[in-house]
Amino acid sequence: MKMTWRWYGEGNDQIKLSDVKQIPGVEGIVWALHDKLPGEVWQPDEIAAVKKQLDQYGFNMDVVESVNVHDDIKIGLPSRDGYIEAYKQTLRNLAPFGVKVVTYNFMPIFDWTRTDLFHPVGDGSTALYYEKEKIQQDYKEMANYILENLHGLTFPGWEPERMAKLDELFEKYRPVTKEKLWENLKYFLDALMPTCHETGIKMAIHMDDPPWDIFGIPRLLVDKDSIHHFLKMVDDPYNCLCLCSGSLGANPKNDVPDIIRSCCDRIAFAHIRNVKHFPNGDFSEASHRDCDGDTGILEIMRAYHDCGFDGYIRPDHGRHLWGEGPGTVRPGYGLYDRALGIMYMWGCWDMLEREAEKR
Ligand SMILES: [Mn+2]
Repeated sequence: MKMTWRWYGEGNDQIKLSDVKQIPGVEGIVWALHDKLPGEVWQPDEIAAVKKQLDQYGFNMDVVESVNVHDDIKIGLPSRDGYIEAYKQTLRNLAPFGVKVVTYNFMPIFDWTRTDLFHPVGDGSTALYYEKEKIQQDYKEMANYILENLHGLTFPGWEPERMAKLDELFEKYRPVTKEKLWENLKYFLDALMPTCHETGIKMAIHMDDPPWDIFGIPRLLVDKDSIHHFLKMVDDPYNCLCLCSGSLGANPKNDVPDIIRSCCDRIAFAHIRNVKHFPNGDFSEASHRDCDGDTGILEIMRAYHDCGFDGYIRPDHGRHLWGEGPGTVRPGYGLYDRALGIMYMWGCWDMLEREAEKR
């Protein structure tokens, strides 16, 4: 496995690359041009500027997360063809810089959804939290609740300007049934695959988070069956997964290690995250240590090892520790807990390697 670290870019992330360099075994930075709007072409000079920053520390830029997909593609409007052409051009511009994997998601309207970004874990740290009661029928009530709990931070997908247009967005997505959304995803990928072969870039779709429909909006990649439907729908080695253990793990019925074993050859990128469930349907993000949550981190690492996984991997969200909090940290993306997560992953992996050598 190739260890990576998500970083939001110079001036856009409180964490310094010189600090990331001190975490054992990190080879690459998972990056993006965060000021680009969906549909805009990423230009070579902009990509080169990031490469220059990463080169100073010897990090590769093999994985991009994300090149966002324009709403018109998800809705299936006639204007989608122009946005797909722009997406292809971005792939062509990324390839000469060594990019191998592009992550994206196909979630309508809301990106990952939580109700509190700094929820006390009980040991003095805080973590992202999902309160089921708050995500019911009225999306406006929920949006207001979330905006009040952002602690003055902006959060991708939850920008106040975007929230103001929620009614408009819901209206646009009204004709998009789950079947239609699958069709639109297939249309997008069928169009991209030749460019993926030409550039050597794998497309890696992120799981939907949480893995169930919210506010009547369909969600596609939620469990083993839907993942296999997706892989068969566009049966191409460049049509891959960004398998997020935390997103899938939010549903206790998902057996994440089993899912990994069933499709490991199509996992280009692995997100490792632990989730703790509560009986009322709430969940909290947890430390990577297996017993701190219910996702089964040990068996997940074993599944990847048994499959000979040599793709990219990263700790997903972490808790906020040791003075990290509103204003000093990007929710879920602090320095310390993700670094601890990496060491836990290496601990599992090194032990599995040692055991395999003995056999
Ligand atoms: Mn993830």
